[in-house]
Amino acid sequence: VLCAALCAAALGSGCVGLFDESLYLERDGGGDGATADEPRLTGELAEVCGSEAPLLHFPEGAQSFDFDVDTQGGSDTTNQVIRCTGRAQTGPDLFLAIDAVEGEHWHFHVDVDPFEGRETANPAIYVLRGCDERACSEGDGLDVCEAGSDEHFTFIPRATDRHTVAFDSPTADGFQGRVLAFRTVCGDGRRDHSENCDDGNLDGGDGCDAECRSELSGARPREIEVNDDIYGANFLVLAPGESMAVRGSVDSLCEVDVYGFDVPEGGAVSAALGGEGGGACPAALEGAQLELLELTASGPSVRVTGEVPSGALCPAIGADDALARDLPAGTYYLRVTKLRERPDSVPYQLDVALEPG
Ligand SMILES: [Ca+2]
Ligand SMILES: [Ca+2]
Ligand SMILES: [Ca+2]
Ligand SMILES: [Ca+2]
Repeated sequence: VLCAALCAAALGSGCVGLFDESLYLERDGGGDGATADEPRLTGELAEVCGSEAPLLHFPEGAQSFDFDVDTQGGSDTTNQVIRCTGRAQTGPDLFLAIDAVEGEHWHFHVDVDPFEGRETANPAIYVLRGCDERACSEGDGLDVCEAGSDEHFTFIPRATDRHTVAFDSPTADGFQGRVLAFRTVCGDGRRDHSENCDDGNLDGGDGCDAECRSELSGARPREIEVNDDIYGANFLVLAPGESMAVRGSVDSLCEVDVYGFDVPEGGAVSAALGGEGGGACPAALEGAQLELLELTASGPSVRVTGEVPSGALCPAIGADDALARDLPAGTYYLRVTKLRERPDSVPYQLDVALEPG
């Protein structure tokens, strides 16, 4: 709503092109080089979750397919998904099915830019196993961005099964968008949408790790986009007792930067967001969020939400926070989010320190 008002009042067509497609590489959904078995939808998107939902058919080797979705004027059949998207989705919804294999990397991007009404378009995406919406848990859905922004959702199936994918919205208007659907393969040498890197192997320590995350090392590395969720994060090569100052920027409406790192048993993490070069937090970063996430059995989950110290503008997470210390060994993630409008790219420095157990 904020964007809609701002766009109308001040920016005019300035909200067009918020999604920079040049950040991503080619997709293969176009249909050239016709083969017998191409990715396709087996029918119209369904108005209810269930057997009527068409299958998004991905033959062996296919990695992407694009199609339009228009929920406007439809009915609301599924809305109790607060546990997976963060809010009720009371808008009209449409469904498709995927035959998902445990551990696969699926990604759905809803692009609202090319369509009329994009200023109010507020897509949400979630995945149901069976059609029990109340079973939707954290990691099964996403509605991070406000009206006028695309959504990017990565889903790693926890079981091999037919799953239903829903396109929904938190308001009654519905939306029109183009869905870019991907089933990517890390290590095939082809960097697809939602992969932060792909150097053709599954080795770590060579700049691109086994999960296609760029490895950042040194005292002051620079972020590598696209790093918008934990599956396409930048990975910080950080040993216990070390610290690192990551140089990044939040560049467009609803951009997210995610940094992963390994924590030893009993370790502690502290992190602070600040201005470029370690300076004071610039006013343009006011309202930015800093969170510590962990990957649980049901997907990514926020463990600590950074707080803004009194007299400061940017949030920090202290190693004295009970939930940021005595950590079980594993990979954790820091997420920097700035969801509200800003005129230009805003540079920041994220200071991260890892203490041994
Ligand atoms: Ca709904
Ligand atoms: Ca790949
Ligand atoms: Ca960034
Ligand atoms: Ca980013």
